[in-house]
Amino acid sequence: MAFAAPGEAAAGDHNAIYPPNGSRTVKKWIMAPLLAFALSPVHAQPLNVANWNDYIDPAVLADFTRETGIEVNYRTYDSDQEVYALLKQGEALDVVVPSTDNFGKLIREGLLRPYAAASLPGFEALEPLIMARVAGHDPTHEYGVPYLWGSIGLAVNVPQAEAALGGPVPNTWGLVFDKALLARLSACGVTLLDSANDVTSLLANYQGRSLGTAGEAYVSRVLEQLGRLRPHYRYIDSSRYVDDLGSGKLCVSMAWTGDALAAAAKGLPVKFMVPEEGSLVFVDILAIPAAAKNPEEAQAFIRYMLRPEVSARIARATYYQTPNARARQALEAEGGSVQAARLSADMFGYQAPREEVGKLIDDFWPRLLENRVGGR
Ligand code: N2P
Repeated sequence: MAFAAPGEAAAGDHNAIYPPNGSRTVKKWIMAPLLAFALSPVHAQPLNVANWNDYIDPAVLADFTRETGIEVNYRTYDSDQEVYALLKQGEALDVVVPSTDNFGKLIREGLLRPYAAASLPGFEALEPLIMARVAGHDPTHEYGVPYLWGSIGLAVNVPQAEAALGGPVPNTWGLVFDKALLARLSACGVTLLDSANDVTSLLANYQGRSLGTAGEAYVSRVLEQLGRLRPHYRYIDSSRYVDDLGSGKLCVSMAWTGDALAAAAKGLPVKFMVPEEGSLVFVDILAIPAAAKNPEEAQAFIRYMLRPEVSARIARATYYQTPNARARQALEAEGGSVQAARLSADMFGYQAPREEVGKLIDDFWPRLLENRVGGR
């Protein structure tokens, strides 16, 4: 990643291990690991953590293991449906990171374990606006603390999109939702995120409506519309699109902020824009599955993630936003290196769909993914 974490240079300083004069330091070299071993309990089983793709600084995991002695078995997923299915199947997971809507559903279905999240050290530093969103699903903060948040926009390979449109690229959700624009772009490759509530909400917003207050009849029409647009999308997926945009296989993708900003920072020809109709903010939550085999270690992991310096490192590496006010202040003080979005209440207009509307979307979504709808 582009920015080295503070302290990395010291950890890699080999002179500290092989000094010119020294039995004292040699002893330290032998003793230090022994001491660390004696201090940290031995954990027979690794901690199974499942998180979104490209959503961590791997060095943070290594440091957690070094400090606690807890090995982490880390796997990734690309969608809420995927993590929901893993939990339903009884997969042995100790920490998962659902988005807020999915978090609410997992609590309702008894798939998460309460861990008195509000009593963890560092909880008080979490941003009130983010906590208000989380409280909509977990009012007394028993089941989770926020991990990262971000937004959704359009990632565009500008030369390709301009060529397809024969002129400048307008900054509108119409690029992925308007049939006429989409028809002109589809040959160069347009994709959507595999994120059912977000896509449905953004299309409703594009039509001047809100998913939170929408009824079943309206949402059915929105879903039918997505079905009709489906043939114009190259695919619906949340991890492949950044590389494909970079290599020119696509020209417009609905994108998570961090993934697109990280690609642009790497020098890929990807421009991220938030369309003029506005967007939504998502928040992802650190939660412990009801069936977790290592709930104590899972809590230790979550406590570690709540440390401001750890949260700042993750935000720096992933280009997503920290929910931790202390971490945000530290990032802002560094200046320019990170897109530290300013929190404002109007970013939080998104409301989860009512339960029956949520079910409608959940039932429809797999058919859209498999392209079993549309064409009418
Ligand atoms: C993708 C992470 C996005 C999380 N890198 C969306 N909830």
